This record gives sequence, structure tokens and C-alpha cells, in this order.
Amino acid sequence: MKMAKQKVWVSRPLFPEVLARLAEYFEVEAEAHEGKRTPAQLKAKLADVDAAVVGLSERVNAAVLEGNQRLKIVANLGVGYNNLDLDALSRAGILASNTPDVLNESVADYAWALMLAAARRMGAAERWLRAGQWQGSATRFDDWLGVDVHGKTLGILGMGRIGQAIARRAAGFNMRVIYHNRSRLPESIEREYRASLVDKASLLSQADHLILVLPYTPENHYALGAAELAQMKPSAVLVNVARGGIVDDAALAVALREGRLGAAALDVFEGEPAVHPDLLGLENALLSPHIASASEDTRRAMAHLAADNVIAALGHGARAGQPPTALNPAVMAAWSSRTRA
Ligand code: 8YV
Repeated sequence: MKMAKQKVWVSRPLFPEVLARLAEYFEVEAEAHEGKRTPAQLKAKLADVDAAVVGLSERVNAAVLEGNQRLKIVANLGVGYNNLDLDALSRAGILASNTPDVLNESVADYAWALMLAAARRMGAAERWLRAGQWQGSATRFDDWLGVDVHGKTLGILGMGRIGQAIARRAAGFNMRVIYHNRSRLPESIEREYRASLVDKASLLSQADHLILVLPYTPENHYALGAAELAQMKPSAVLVNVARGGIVDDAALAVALREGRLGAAALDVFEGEPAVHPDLLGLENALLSPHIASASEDTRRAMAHLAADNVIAALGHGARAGQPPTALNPAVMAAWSSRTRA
């Protein structure tokens, strides 16, 4: 008798070649649209499959896993996984995976693009030009003045793999790099990046440009709130490519409007896709729709890595039983003795 194929649910449109790889082993149900589902809809989807490939808008928690007897792996399309309740997944014996490393360089490129663009007022200048306001003569010699990036002090809050990729780029701009992190980098790496560890207060007060790359955790909620923003230089540029909720967007809007901060460039927002309305009207806020990892190569690599995890976790391919970027691999030890195995 032929065994029924294991089933994979993919919560959003994915590259056809990645879906084809999954289809070599599984029955694949792939959503044609990026959609927001209620917890009840998500619960129903997850109840019916062996694996799920999800994105940041799927919040996989104890409630949606309740009673689930079938699911073995949730593969997240992102390195950050604050949309997953890892404890609840582990308690349910379900593996989780994310997509680290493959996106480091693209996110670092984008953080730099945001920093440069905000420092040199590119968003506002382009809006002004497109609005037909460049009339009659050259732009005024003393107008559109931004702040330099080269030769300045770059602050990095969160010095993981992406933070380090950002720091590495600073050498070409002859910048001094300071960072704040839970742990200190090895001295050899500090030397290579010309980076020094400082306390958070020094980071805030000394950085000409501050890039946030820390993971979202309850402790990091509003790591940049009104009090922290008040410690920054009035000319400073703040860049957030980490997660919404790490910056208090309302407090940021006030600081930007009152000229207590030079500019901000934000790729992530608390409650996205909603953006705090006070930010939308500010010329010194550069806003983008959570696309720091969205280069052609990197999004493909992320999707393939998610598929690698699913294929291996469900016992197929060259790495059967060894998903490459599992977050809670210990759960697999119990699989053979469980009904879900
Ligand atoms: C998103 C990200 O995953 O990796 C992360 O943590 O935030 C991004 O790469 C991507 O935007 C897809 O939603």
C-alpha cells in the first residue's frame, strides 16, 4: 500500500523552485497571497499538516498549537523569531527553525543605505524634486545640507552577526565604531572592525549615527524610548532594521519634530504594517516597508534554507534528521517514541 505523502503548508507566496523542491517529497499547499489570518484560522491550518513554512505575521503560540497532534516543524522565513513561542513549540514537541546568516550581508547593506540616505536627506530631496519644486536655477548652495557619514562615530546596538557585518563596512568610511552588546567581541575582531564596547549611555551620547540590530525580546521593548532618545546628539541619525517595538515610535516622532534628533530611518515598526501616523508627515523620517533582507539572492537563500529545514526534519534528503538551523533540536530526540513521529 502506498503511504500518504506528508503535507507542508506554506503561508505565503514563495519562489517556484523552492516549492518544487518541497513537492519532490511532500504534498504542498502554498498560499497565493500574503494574508493575515485569525488565530483560529492559523490553528486550523497547522492542525492539518506535518510542516509549516511561516513568516513574521504568523504568531505561533500555545493557543494555536493546542491539541495539535500532527505538526513536526515550523520553519520561519526570517532570522528573528519573536513571532514564535519557542517554549510552547518545545513543550508540544515541535521543531522550529529560522534563517540565520544567509541574510547578514544584505541586511547590513540596507542598514548602510538607510543611514546614508537619512543622513543626506535623500527621501525628502527626491519627494521635493518629483513634486516639481526644482525650478529656475540650481538648488540653493546653503540648502539641503545633511550630515556626513565618513569620519564620524558609528554606534551599533546589538553586535551579533548582522551588527558585525555593518561594522565591517565602516572601515571604508573611516569611521570610529562603538557598540553595546550583552557580550564583548573577541579582541581580534574588535581590532579588525576598529570597534570598542561601551555602556549604553555612552553609545547613545557619542554616536553620530546609531544602528539598531538587536533581537526583539520583552527586555528590549522600547530599548530606545523617550529617555534614551533624549541622550542622543540632536544631529544624530537613528536607523532601525531590527524589530518594531524596540523603538518607541511615538516618542521618536516627537524628538524628530522638535529637532532633538537629526533624522531617523526605519524599516520596522511597532504594529506594522501600520506606521505611527506622526512619523508619516515628517520630512526627517525615512520609512521603508520591512525590506532589509529583500534582495533577490537573499530572499531565495532564506526560502531554500527554510525548505532545507523542513526536508531534513521530516527525514528526507542528504541531511535527513539534521535540519541545519533548528532552534530547539532537542525536541527531535523524543520523536521516535511519540505518536507524531
Ligand atoms: C523578514 C526579518 O523575515 O529575518 C528577519 O528577522 O525581519 C526579515 O528578513 C522578511 O522581511 C520576511 O518577512
